[in-house]
Amino acid sequence: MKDEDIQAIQKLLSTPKKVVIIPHRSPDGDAMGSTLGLYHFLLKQNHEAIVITPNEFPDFLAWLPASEKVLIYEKDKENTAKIILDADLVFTLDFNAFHRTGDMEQVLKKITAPIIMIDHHQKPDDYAKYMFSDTKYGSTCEMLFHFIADLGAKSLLDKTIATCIYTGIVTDSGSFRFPSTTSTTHRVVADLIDIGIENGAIHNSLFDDSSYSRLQLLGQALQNMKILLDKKTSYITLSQKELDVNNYVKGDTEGIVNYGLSIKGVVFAAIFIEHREENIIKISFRSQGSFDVNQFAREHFNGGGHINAAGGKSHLSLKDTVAKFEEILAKTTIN
Ligand SMILES: [Mn+2]
Repeated sequence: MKDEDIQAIQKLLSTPKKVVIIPHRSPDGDAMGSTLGLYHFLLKQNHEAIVITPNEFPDFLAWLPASEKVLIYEKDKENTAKIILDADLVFTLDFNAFHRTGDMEQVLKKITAPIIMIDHHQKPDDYAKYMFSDTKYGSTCEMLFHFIADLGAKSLLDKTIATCIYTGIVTDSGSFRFPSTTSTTHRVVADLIDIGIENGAIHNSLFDDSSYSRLQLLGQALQNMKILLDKKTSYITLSQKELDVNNYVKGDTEGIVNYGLSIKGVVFAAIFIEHREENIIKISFRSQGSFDVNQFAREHFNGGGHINAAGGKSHLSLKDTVAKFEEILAKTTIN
């Protein structure tokens, strides 16, 4: 972040403010970790902070400290909109375009208070007064750590804040295995461990707290997996019916797409999940190496993200979406 921006933000934060912190819709570990990490950081400085998510966050993140204090826009639009528009300062974390909040976009467009963006996705929109936007970081949580350090406030980091930050780093890096994981990432984590986080326990809360029905759903997903070895590609489908039979709750499909990449010879993996209520197929893409799934998602499936992890959507049926995917794949070179 630019020095003059840091100085301006230091000045803004030098007196107590009403601060609203917003992640993207369907927030993941990085979105929840960064917003709650910042929330605890601001409380320590006597600000009145509040996290407002566009819709519900997944159960597997409900153990995060103060997640019970999070307000959900979709559940109380009138009240949360009022709080947002009444804020002295707004942070948007882990996204860079208002439409990533869904409906909430209408409210965000009306904000007159200064907005601070911290985000690691490509092509940021131009809505923030202060921007810390850099795609070289593997997570917004890692950026939040540097942001706090740049503010000269590293001494305020405590176990609670560090736990939130670690959550985003570990989830967005696929437990430190994605290429965006740098030596700096590990240095940041070393600091977090020195602060006292229980990294093993966090890992367990995130990944080893599965319900039986989630594992059943995973089993179904793996059964459905198709391999196109000549295209070094695998994909998974899950229909609404399969979700229903396995008592799907939000968050249950998190990470399933990565199983496709674990197959020898596969460098491109996709998952197509039917959401009948919204009349939409939600898609996640993952890749290893140089195949750019951000570009692929932008070009063909109304989405985007990063080189090795992106999302998209389709309004066709599940069957037609998969047919479209296979057609595009036939014309795509994957190395
Ligand atoms: Mn992220």
